[in-house]
Amino acid sequence: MKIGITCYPTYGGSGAVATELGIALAARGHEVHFITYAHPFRLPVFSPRIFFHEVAIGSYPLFQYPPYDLALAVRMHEVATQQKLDLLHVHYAIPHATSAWLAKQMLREAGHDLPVVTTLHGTDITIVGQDHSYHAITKFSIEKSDRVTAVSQYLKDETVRAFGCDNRRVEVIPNFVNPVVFDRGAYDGALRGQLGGGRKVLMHISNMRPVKRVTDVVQIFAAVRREIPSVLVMVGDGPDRSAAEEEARRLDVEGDVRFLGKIDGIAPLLASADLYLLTTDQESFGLSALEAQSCGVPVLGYNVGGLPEVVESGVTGHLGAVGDIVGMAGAAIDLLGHQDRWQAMSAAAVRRAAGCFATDRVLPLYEALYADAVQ
Ligand code: GMT
Repeated sequence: MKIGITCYPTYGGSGAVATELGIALAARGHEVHFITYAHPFRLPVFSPRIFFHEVAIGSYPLFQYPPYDLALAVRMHEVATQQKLDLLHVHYAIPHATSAWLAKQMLREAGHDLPVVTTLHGTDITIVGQDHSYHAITKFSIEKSDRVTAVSQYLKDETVRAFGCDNRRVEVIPNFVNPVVFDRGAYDGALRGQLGGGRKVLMHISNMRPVKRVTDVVQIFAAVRREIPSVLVMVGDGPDRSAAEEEARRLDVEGDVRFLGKIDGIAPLLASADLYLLTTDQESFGLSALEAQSCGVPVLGYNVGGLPEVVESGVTGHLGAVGDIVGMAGAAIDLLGHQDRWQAMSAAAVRRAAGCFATDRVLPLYEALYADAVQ
């Protein structure tokens, strides 16, 4: 099939999933056209059967906010027409599902019926979409999509609850991971030495938005470090990075906390970690937690949102109450202090990731959805 994909190209889960999906679809023989304002951060420089169409945003002195959603709709229409797309798959409802609906109407005028699939990822439903400015158009655009998926049962339930969408209209297709890429054994331990110098390596990866509670990560690390020789590696960047850096200084641990900034190839880093921390208080899935588990890294997170669908508390990691720094640190110390327990949890994490979340298990779900939508 010829599939158009729209997503945010920036450092975050929904763009990562959309890009990995496009790469996997192309590897299975489909032709993939990315339509967005910049080259997606996880998209390699060149891949056969993958094409990138940049959205040019026209500006005019009258515009305080150039209408990206309209420019996107025009580019979607243009690419669908020129490339004869069979389907358009948009990731993150705002504004992508609305732009797709506009493009669909324009194409319909020319007799081209373009099925639109919308995948809901998280904050489009749990935060942004519930803002009064966006709620009605988010509900409208979801309900106008030919097919709708959510990355977790939690997010499906939240979509039905917050938007009154028909329960039957939302299909759960989880995020996925390539166990060949996110494989601890594929990378030698060289990075471990460089990062931890023989100490345990705790890691966090995110766009460091307030929902991630990155200062909790630093506080948990500071408590762990008092008992276990360890370092904390913070990957990514965002509005709360400076707060996390300040927290590290306040707790006098800045010498053992390394902020690496945005890094695309995170698999070798994850393969060098002993514990992955994800302290979001509204995580719809937790792609980074899945990728960590695939690399044999137990996950320490909060028992909220869709994370319990990814991490099996007590088996592949530990899920605690939001803000329970002491409890979280205690679980981390107990795990890192007992190699046999860590080994068992690490092996269970790999099995869980490679089981129901492997690319080869999830891709056919999207392909079946596409085939049904085209029908
Ligand atoms: O986690 C982020 O802040 C990025 C966010 C996004 O909107 O790109 O990620 C969301 O989508 C990911 C991929 O489906 C999910 O794994 C994340 O759980 C979800 N983030 C939240 O719900 C906070």
